[in-house]
Amino acid sequence: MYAQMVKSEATQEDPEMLAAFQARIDAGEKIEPKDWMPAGYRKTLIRQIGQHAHSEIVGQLPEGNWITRAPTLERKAILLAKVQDEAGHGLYLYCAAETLGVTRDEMTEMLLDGRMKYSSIFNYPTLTWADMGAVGWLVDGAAIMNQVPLQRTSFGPYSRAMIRVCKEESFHQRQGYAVMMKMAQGTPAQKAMAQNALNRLWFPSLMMFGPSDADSTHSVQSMAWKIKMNTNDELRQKFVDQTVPQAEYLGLTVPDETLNWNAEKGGYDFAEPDWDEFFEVITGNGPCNTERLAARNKAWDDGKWVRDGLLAHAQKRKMRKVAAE
Ligand code: BYC
Repeated sequence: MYAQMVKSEATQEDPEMLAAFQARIDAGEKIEPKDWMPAGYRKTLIRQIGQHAHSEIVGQLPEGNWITRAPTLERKAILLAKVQDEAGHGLYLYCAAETLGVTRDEMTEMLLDGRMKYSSIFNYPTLTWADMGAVGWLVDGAAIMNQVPLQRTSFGPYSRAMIRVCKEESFHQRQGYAVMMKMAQGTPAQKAMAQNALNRLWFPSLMMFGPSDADSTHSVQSMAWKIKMNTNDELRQKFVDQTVPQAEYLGLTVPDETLNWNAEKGGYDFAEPDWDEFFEVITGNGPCNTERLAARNKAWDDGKWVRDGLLAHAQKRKMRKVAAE
């Protein structure tokens, strides 16, 4: 089905229909699944929403790793609930993408064979309990910064999914900050652990917003279609401006010696992440890419008997219904 849609992109689109579509976008109207849309709009949405869904699912792995090792029963219950929320986010997003004519199985297969991506951040390991704080604070913090504007995105099902996701995401960010606060106010060893987590996850979190605007291949068209509401650099700047005072409140140091308040621009000047590292990570060569994809492949293979069973059951019911008619 997906291949057919991509092929249909090659067909010429009527300039009048394209102009009318753009006028709807410019007027702030929502595009719904049954509305006419340019093939490129559909394809970009499937790429972005599918990638977003995969990120939620793969994103369970670094945190799931700590559920059995959470320091208290309360922390375990909170982390478990958070990881379950991420599964739910993945499902809302897969459903939103499915309204565009791609199936969840097709998207999963594209993830597993490398045709689709997931967020770079989940290719970094979570080495200590403090990483659970830093992930909630920084990773969910960066995710919200990106997702709040996406509540106003032009495609109705994506926009509605984002409204629900954002409500849960702000709880995630706060629980992460609460873990960091506890660690930062704890023993010197606990504070050092929190600082170490911040040191390791700061730049990977900045990478979540995507490459610099100059290297972003999709931003211009995606912003014209209101699939994206801000550029990558705009959101990265907002994230730094919001997060630096939070780090100061914790008594932790952002690992960037060049960090400096710039009164003229009303924001911080800060160091760019290592973009070579970013491109290595998104092309499969990050610290945990192999492990993450192996886990997703295993889950897919282990679930085959369930999918086969469900299909066989549906087939039997269908045949019984036909026989009774
Ligand atoms: N990682 O033209 P650009 C969460 C790729 S999960 C990997 O700027 P675009 C959570 C990009 O795909 C939240 N790849 O792209 C879950 C493109 O390559 P292709 C995840 C990246 O799409 C569990 C190329 O680089 N949030 O919060 O206009 C636990 C050029 O980039 C990344 C979303 O998915 C990256 N970071 O902008 C805890 C938000 N960045 O596809 C937390 C929705 C770029 O041409 N997505 N690439 O081969 C978006 O807003 C946009 O897709 C992005 C990138 C801002 C990420």
